[in-house]
Amino acid sequence: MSKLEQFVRNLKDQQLLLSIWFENGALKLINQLKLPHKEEILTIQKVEDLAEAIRNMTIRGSGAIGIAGAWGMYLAALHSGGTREEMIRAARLLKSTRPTAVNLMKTIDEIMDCVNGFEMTPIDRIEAKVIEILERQLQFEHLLGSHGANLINDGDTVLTHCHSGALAGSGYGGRALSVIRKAYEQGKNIQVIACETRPYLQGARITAYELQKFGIPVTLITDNMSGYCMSVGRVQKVVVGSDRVAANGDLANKIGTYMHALAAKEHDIPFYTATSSHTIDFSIQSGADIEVEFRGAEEVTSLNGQRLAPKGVEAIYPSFDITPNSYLSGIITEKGVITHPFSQNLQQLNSKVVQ
Ligand code: RUB
Repeated sequence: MSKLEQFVRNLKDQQLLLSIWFENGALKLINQLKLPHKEEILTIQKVEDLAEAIRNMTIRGSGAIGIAGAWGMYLAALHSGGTREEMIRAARLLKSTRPTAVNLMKTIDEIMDCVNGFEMTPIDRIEAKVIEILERQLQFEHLLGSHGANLINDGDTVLTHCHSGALAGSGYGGRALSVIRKAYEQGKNIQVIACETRPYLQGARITAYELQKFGIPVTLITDNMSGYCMSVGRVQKVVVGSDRVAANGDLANKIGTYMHALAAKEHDIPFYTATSSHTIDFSIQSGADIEVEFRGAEEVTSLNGQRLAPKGVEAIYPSFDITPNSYLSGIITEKGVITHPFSQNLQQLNSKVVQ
């Protein structure tokens, strides 16, 4: 058994909810499009097929597609002997799948940094890098989860949007759900309100599924009910993930996040993003520089393949929105919770070593 397969076996022993792993010479993926009704495991042999799985949301969530990017580069090296030409081709292909989540770009760049200077990179060099990336992400989930859990009080109901959980990360609880899971494991009596997240319904299908598996009480609402729930005192904190955070703290997250942030501000409810330092993109100054992915408008005019709107009606589907930093109470990271002024404090975070 290779070092990598041994590593994956150890991960599986930790009772994690993995979205992607390596087994018997191929990648295994949970088909997130089929959850919660079917726990289907797909086998992927080629980097082209992995790229398509990222593009069509079979695997999704910013942390998970970052991990998938690293695995994709490993797959490319395995089949090509690690030739420079193939590594460059695979990096381009994988990066072209989805534009907003920065972890995908960063993990691929990390692998490229470790192959630079080699015409044919030894596979164990890439294997060691993939292990490093996976170990780091999992460690971050535990750390940021603990920092964030300190913000949650006994008796709180936490509203979350989309799915920022184990299957969107490295298997413990991703970002937002790591905070919730740690608070629950600390013995706090907490509840979660999960927004369904039209049009892909990640909240209804995957967040609710994971919370149920963890035994954490969850109530599902449609996205347009969050203002009501806040106005009647049913929400004490909002915690969401992030696909990319700009240097000034503006964040891109699933479409609808901004709307919850507006309502939370109106009702004086603390609004946090749980993320990691790897999701902070210091190359962009503000959210205006983040590319928002647009997906097929048929996702809005239809539901589960069934047409809702009259034929000929136009629709748009921006997959993410930008929440300005002024709506944020804090950015929860593996190094601690960052508060205003974000530009300054995020810069300081950059030089801080993980405790
Ligand atoms: C997923 C999404 C999640 C983020 C943040 O988008 O927006 O809320 O990934 O969660 P999609 P995390 O389903 O389109 O990939 O920070 O845990 O990744």
